[in-house]
Amino acid sequence: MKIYQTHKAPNPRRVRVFLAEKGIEMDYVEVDIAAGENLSPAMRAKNPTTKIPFLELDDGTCLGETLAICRYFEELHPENPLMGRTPLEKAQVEMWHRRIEFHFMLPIGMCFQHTTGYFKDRMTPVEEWGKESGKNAIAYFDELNEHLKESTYLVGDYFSIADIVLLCAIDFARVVQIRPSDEHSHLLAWYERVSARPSYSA
Ligand SMILES: N[C@@H](CCC(=O)N[C@@H](CS)C(=O)NCC(=O)O)C(=O)O
Repeated sequence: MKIYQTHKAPNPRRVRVFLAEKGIEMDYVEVDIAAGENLSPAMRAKNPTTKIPFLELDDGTCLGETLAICRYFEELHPENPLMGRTPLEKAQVEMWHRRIEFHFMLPIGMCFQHTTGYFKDRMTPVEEWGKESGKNAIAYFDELNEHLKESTYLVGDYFSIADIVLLCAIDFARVVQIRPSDEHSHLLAWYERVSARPSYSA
């Protein structure tokens, strides 16, 4: 099996960090999304949404969506669970994962796409929307900081896939000059903790 990815893009990194935490080795195929390689007919045949990452199994089955790929490996390798250990914890991980995706990662992605014009060959950037999205992402730092005042990780003292999505989104946010400020001391302390893990460099 192999994963099609672009090394510097944030969604494939979520999968790489997840697999590194689980100690799973993987083969990767590098796709140049800036050049539109993901849009080619050959790629579309494998992955109709054209978004990376996607997993190709040895029998040719292709699986897209970062979370679905992680779910597949969580089920195949349940040891060292990253998606929750109890019914409540599984629900809490999902709650935070969705919150981070909707309230932080997606706005960062919108800010990037609509203010930089990086994908202007395949979409129409709307700069005002990009700026507004960036403001919304920055505003969410306050909520995260408040939550992490009492919590080592997003779900208590349990490191999970929710921390991975936040870590990858915060690092990616630097491309649009968005980062937590000194007043977000609990968020910054959380960042120190998660970025010290060996999986950070995946
Ligand atoms: N919902 C998808 C989003 C994937 C996504 O947006 N990937 C970006 C790179 S991080 C991409 O493929 N961009 C290329 C394009 O839009 O043409 C997931 O979670 O995997």
